[in-house]
Amino acid sequence: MNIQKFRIGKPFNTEAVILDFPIESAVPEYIRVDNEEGKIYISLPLDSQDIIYGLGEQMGGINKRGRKYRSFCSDDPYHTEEKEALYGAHNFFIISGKTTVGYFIDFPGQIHWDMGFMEEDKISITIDGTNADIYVISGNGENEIVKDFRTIIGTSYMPPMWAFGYQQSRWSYPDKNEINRIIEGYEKAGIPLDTVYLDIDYMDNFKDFTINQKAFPDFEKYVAELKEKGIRLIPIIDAGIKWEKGFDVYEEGAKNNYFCKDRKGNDFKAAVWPGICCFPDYLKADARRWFGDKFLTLTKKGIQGFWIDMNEPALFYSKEKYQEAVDYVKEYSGEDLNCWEFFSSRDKFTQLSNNNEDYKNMMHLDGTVCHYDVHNLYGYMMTKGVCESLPKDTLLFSRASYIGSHRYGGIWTGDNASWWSHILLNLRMLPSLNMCGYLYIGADCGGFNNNASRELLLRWMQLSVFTPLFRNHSALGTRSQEAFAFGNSEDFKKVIEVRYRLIPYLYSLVKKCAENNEMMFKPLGFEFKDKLSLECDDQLLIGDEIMIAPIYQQNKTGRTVYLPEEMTFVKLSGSDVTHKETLKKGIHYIDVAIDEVPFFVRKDKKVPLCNPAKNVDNLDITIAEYI
Ligand code: MIG
Repeated sequence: MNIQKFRIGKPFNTEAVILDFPIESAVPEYIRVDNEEGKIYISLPLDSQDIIYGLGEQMGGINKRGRKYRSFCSDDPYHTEEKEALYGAHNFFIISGKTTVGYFIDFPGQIHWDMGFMEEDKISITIDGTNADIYVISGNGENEIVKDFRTIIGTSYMPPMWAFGYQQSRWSYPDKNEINRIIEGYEKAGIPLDTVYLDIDYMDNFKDFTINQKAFPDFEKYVAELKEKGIRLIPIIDAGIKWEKGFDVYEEGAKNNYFCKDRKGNDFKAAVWPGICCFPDYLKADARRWFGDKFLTLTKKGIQGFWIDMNEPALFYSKEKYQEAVDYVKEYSGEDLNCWEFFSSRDKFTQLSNNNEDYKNMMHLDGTVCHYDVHNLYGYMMTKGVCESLPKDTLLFSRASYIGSHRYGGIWTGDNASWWSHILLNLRMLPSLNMCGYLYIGADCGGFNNNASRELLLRWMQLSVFTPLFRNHSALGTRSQEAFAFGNSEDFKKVIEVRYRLIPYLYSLVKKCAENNEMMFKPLGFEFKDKLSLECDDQLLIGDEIMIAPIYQQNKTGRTVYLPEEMTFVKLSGSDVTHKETLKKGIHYIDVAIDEVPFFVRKDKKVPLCNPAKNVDNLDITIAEYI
């Protein structure tokens, strides 16, 4: 491995890198520390041909060049094109060109990335702090650089095999009756199903580790009944704990100093779903252990998987800031406001959520570390704590993340929308997330916000069939999005069955990628260096065997595909192989019916398929045929 480590100041130990490295004696001249401003500036030249890969969970293309980004874990439910920060902070990128070099900035606070935006031929990075470790990885090409990086950040989390089954979620299925209705819907339609999700309404007033008794009279028995059918319930757990006298989880946390403090030394408080909450200090080992062990109350009831949410952390408002806003508008009560007065009054309220002043008032490690400076570690350390308490082989994935959390769980990519452009966004994020160690990944299939059409959901599934996490999830108030909810469910059955046929292949591939620090999804440019491969932004390689080119546009029955080498074009539908044809290197137009899953098998490769089943517990992973 050819890795240099540069240290500036006294960085906070993020535990992202698990190997020890000698620190270089001098920092290169492209790194400039400005102690007065409290910032580090990094400036790197870009050749006209250079491609930038990486940055994990971000908007934009596979090539990250020509845009600005920000590392600051953000609860942003509208992933529109201009957004610069989503839920993860993944500070690793590769400049690929005449020379190819990887960079990892290990810094837990905010970073601004200008990747050739203001100036086309320059990367300008601004780190909001003066303490950071910077790793420069000079391997032989992108694959080797990723492998070296993945080696130093440690082995990726691997979920149980049933987590590769098809999963159904919604905000919310609030009680047993509704869950039974969903399962029956799938059974009647003969569509496979492995899990059903419990969103926040299964709890008692959104209080973590409680269960609404009316909605689930005998939870443990119900969990067992479903397990009998091969179906697992996956509850959500949120980051904050309701501030409520007498609520045992709150009382224990308060008594033992497990919560983050404010600047005055009281427990820091802000509102999320349960109302005013306290926030476990996941940066403290004892608080982490305590919170993680709470999950055992649910695993003891038979629960085998969790998704953890709101851990950026998302804050709706703090009482202090809310009061400020009220006082501010009171001044104008009864007045004729000019437009600026109106906008500023309005903004006082719209800016209450996830406000930096609140993050700056939140303190970790007994008041010694300001949350704002280590913001990106919160979801990561929560994931770590939970994983370390859970029995092996528990499914776990988080919304917020920082490099390092890939060792403890997977991630989903948060609140996307039922927009066609988000199928493509989903595809483009996959390789960047793999680069940063995340293997168990997926987007809300069909889109979270807004209403999905039948066509959109089916086309989206034709991509999600290949993502390790294949979960249909949608928001409160949106139309029903289950595979049986659109009339004629035969098409859905056929597409989802293909997923089950691929499970032995997908599971083995993810396991192999975890063991060897490799990527499951690769940009074409990682393997082929011709111009069309390097610029390809809507196709991916999977392992060494497959290339995918899903349809992501409305009213299309086909698309153009570029083949960088000879491949076999395959379409599967249910148990059938509906098409198999060898295609030459070059550009082709392919037709894909709404009930087919298209992919390409690479030259001299074979993909194993088993027979479909109603869920993974009933899956016979014996190979039925090779395609
Ligand atoms: O503020 O629990 O991303 O998947 O359904 C919204 C309700 C809170 C955000 C998650 C989403 C989940 C929703 N949560």
